Amino acid sequence: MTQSDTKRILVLNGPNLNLLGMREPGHYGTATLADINDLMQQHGKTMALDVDFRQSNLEGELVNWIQEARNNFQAIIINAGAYTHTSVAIRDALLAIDLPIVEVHLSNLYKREEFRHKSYISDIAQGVICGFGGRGYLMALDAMQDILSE
Ligand code: CA2
Repeated sequence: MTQSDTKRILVLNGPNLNLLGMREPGHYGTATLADINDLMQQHGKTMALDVDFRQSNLEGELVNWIQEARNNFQAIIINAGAYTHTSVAIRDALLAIDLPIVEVHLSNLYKREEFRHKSYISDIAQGVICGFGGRGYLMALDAMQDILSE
C-alpha cells in the first residue's frame, strides 16, 4: 500500500469533551478522550486511514481547523459538543470546505433536553451517530471508510 492510498481524517471535538472520563460517566461513559483517540488510531490503521484527533473549547479554533482541513484532509468526523446546538459559524465553515462529514455524539440527544435535539450540523452531514458512547467514534470511522471508498 502506498502513502497515497492512505486517507486522512480529521476528528474534531468541541467544548468540555476534554473532561471525558473524569465527570458525568452516566451521560458520557468512563473512557477518556485519549482512550478514544488511541482506539481510533488503531482502528484507522487497519483501514489505511490516518486519523488526526483534536479538541478545543474555543469556537474560533474549531472554525480555523475546519477551514485548514480543506487542503489537508479527505473527511471530517465531528462532535462539536454544545456548539452543535448553537454554532452557525461551525456550520458555515463545514459548508465551505465541501468534505464528507460524520457527526458523532456520545449521548442520545433525543433522550435529553429539547434544546439538544436541534443540530446545526446534522442536515449537512452524511450521517449522524449518537447514543453509543465512545464506540460511536469507531462506528463513524467505519462509516467514513465506506463513504470514501464509494
Ligand atoms: O453527547 C455528546 O457527545 C454531546 O456532544 C456532549 C456535549 C453536549 O453539550 C451535547 O449536547 C452532546 C457536552 C460535552 C461535555 O462533556 C463532558 C464530559 C465529562 C464531564 C462533563 C462534560
